Amino acid sequence: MFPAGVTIDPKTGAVSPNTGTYTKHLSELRSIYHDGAEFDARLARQGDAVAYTVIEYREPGADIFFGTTTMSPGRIGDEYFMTRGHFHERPDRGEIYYTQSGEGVLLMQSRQGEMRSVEMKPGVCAFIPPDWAHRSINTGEQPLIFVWCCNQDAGHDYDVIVTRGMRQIVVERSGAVAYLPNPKFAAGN
Ligand code: M6P
Ligand code: ZN
Repeated sequence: MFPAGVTIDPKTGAVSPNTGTYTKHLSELRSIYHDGAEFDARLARQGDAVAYTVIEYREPGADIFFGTTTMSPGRIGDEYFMTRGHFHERPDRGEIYYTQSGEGVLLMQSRQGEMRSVEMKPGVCAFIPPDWAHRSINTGEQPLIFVWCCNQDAGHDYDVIVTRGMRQIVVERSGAVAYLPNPKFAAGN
């Protein structure tokens, strides 16, 4: 294994060289939004769209890896575009998100259900503690682009968030960002 300098374009999220990329379309994300009727209406009206793209740089056998996420701006009804959100499989693995361009919110939820958020804007590097679920939300009108870095063995656990949702939703109210209780949040273990 050898050191490397990897170029990251803060305006496009391009990572060069990179070792993998994937794209999530809106049509794959229906269950995460609180208003299913608005979701269906938007897709019928405007068609499918890229919600976000993830590009990674990974050295097999290394402890950490990093990459970018580039999130499109937009809303489903009043709810801003967002990532699926996840806990890490390993409860002792955190992450950082360093915003490159755009503006948004990093919404986090502890195992005990406590909520916190950190503003995402250029210059802010967010610390995600181990065992806090995290979801990024593009509240601006431009792409939200950030660099993330975590342990390769952290793993993604999507089940809890997909099944129960997060406790809060982030919506637009009179031109401002508002945090509301999630009407779809299912209490339980
Ligand atoms: C960030 C990182 C990635 C994650 C991506 C998309 O870039 O945390 O590990 O995969 O966001 O988020 P999600 O996996 O929740 O859809
Ligand atoms: Zn993560």
